[in-house]
Amino acid sequence: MRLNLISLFFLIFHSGLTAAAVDQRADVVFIVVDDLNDWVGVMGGHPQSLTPNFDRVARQGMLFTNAHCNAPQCLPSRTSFISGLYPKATGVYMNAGPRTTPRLTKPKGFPEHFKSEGYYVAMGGKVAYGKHPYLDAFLGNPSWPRPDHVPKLNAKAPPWDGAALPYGDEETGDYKVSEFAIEQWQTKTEKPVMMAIGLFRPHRPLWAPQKYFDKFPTVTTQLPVLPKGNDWDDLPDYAIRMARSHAHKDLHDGGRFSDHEAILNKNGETEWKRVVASYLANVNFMDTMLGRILKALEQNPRGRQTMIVLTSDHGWNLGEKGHWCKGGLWKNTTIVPMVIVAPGMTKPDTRSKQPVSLVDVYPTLCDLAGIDKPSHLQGTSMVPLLKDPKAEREAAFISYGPENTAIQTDRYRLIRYEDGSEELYDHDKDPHEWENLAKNAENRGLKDDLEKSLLTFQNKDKAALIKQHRETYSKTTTPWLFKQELKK
Ligand SMILES: [Ca+2]
Ligand SMILES: [Ca+2]
Repeated sequence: MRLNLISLFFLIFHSGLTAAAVDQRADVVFIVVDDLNDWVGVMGGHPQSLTPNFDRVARQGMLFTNAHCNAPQCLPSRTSFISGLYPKATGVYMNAGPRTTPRLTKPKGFPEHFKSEGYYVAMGGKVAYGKHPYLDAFLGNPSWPRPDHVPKLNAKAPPWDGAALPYGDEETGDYKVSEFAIEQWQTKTEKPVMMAIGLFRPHRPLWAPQKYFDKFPTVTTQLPVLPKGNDWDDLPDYAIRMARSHAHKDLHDGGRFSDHEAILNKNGETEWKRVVASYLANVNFMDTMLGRILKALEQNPRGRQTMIVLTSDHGWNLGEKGHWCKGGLWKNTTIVPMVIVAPGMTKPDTRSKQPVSLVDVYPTLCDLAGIDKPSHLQGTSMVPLLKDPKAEREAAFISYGPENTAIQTDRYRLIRYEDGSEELYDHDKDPHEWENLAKNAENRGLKDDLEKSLLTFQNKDKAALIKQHRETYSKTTTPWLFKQELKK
């Protein structure tokens, strides 16, 4: 008996050692901000943006300056990056409206995958839709108190809902999310931790405590840079319609005015500046909440390495192209900040301008953790770019409906709408996308190559598309995208 006990002791001691020796996997943290474009200090999207915490973590690793969503709205973007599938595979192209293709048998999202790989998984704030009872810890998107004097959010109205709130950080939903993240990070567990956190601001309503608004007076706020002439002169009709439209909104005042026109009608550039200032205040508030989480991450309660991926679910327009919010295929609408801090893999203050997109997040998280990648994934790990920021890479693809697609290379963007009209931009020469080169004869070869890749992505061939367009679209028919809006 005595011998057996000793054997048992050695067995437990030995297996404990073996487990410790084998499982040295890193803790992995994924943070997604809602509706954050490139208006962060390190990306230079707006000269007055104040994001010291974002900038500091970006400088600890690699910043991707050409990262994009795969769908320019919350639900389709998040469905895509959680599952590792393009919208064309999930069938979820828009926040509302029908699913256009049968949804696949529910693929394992990355939180669930990490759980099955032996991670302790905590998810809090707006990361993915739905409830996630299979996780070790879960917090949804906490509510924010709304004082009486602040009008209710009307998502169909223009984004002029910016309001300074007379309460402190502690009462905001994002503060509660940061508290959840800090508590979870301090969890004592033998397992490595995967923590997925979503910060809700600068998503509308653009409310934040007063002190954030105090930093951004309307009078000194700079508007986005715009071209001298009319930016719409070289746009196809479909693009102008998209600029004036937004999937969450009808046109205002009896269907006559877009968000941008309604903002200018209200109080000219002063109102435009006020909304820009509200967005900047909300970005600065978000950055403060992010700073709380990052401070906690500096402690290392489980003695493991910490891998961080920090991004957003899509970009946001604030009057560029006469467009507001999301729901478009221009660079402002699709760009997201993307930061990876990976000890042993990233060097401080490095950048890559290779095209990446949110569908690449899932395989990247797996590679950072050193776990297997499920076979259904359609994205490509960003880890090779951490070693070589110029490593060759396929283009990124963004879908807004089944046939409105943008292809983004390291330099060019081609947008092709469902009626066959196009925009082509050279980001090296024209970072703001003011000059549409699609009809420029010099760029014919380039445009044809990009178009071929884009149609291959859509699984369509051009001849069939032209036939389809002739049959489907006339001046009296309503394209698919706008039909979805009419149904709401
Ligand atoms: Ca969003
Ligand atoms: Ca233009």
